[in-house]
Amino acid sequence: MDKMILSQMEFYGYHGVIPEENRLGQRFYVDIEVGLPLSRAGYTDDLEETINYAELYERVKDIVEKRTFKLIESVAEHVAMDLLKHYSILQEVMVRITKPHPPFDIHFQGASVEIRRRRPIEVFIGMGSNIGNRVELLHEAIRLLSLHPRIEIARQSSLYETDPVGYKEQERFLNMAVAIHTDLPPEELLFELQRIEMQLGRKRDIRWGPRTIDLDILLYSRAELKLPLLTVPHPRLSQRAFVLIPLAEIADDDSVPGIASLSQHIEHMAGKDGVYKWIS
Ligand code: GSY
Repeated sequence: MDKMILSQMEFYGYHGVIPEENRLGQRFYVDIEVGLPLSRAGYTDDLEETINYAELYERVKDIVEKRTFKLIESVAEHVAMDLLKHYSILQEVMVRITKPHPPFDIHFQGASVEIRRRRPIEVFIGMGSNIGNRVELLHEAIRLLSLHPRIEIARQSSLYETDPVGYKEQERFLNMAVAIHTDLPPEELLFELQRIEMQLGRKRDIRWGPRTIDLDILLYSRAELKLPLLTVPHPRLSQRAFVLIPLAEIADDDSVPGIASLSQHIEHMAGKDGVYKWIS
């Protein structure tokens, strides 16, 4: 990702947990790196194709100098949030806030925090359960996901009861799909899903065997990823009616890379007969 960097901006702000800091103020240094595509601006030499860094500077200055926070963490978070919200071209932001002279009788080069934030993107999660109280387990998985500070539940499909695929000697599954908004990188999201699976009693015994809960990343925006622990879109997505039918309820028709129209693809799928809308 291309970057624009503003280094060692010097501001006078009123942030701190000690009342004198809020009253008297002190110097702050701010560094930011914003990730955005810069090639169009590079080819066209047109300011409209990028961000005006003087304007960027003024936005950061406004937050650091006109607002008051106790923590430099909060200053950083508000700067990052403001920039991502204001500039739709920005994909990610790094903000470093340094307080060079904290009011303590100790000698060091100052205290800093550095945060990185990305624009939340839409991710689709496939869910399935065929052991225990399946409805409760699916709802509990969604509740646990929603508790994560960097995950927001955007939409949920209906529940579907589905014939088992792969290993057939097991109970029917309940399947559904959920759209979330998150800025978690794919592998961190995978880790969170595995944590929730474990919390809900998932054991990895038989491959394709029964499970209390299964949480899969189906789509990570429109990205095609081949990471050591994760392939997205999910490798068997196009063959699994129990995944695609719930997904089609909450995703755009052209949201799966490699499938021009989800509805037409499902129309021609063999396995769609084993997927029944669940009426509780
Ligand atoms: O990949 C998810 C686990 N799983 C399922 C499932 O969720 N539903 C159906 N119908 N069959 C399945 N086979 C496996 S493995």
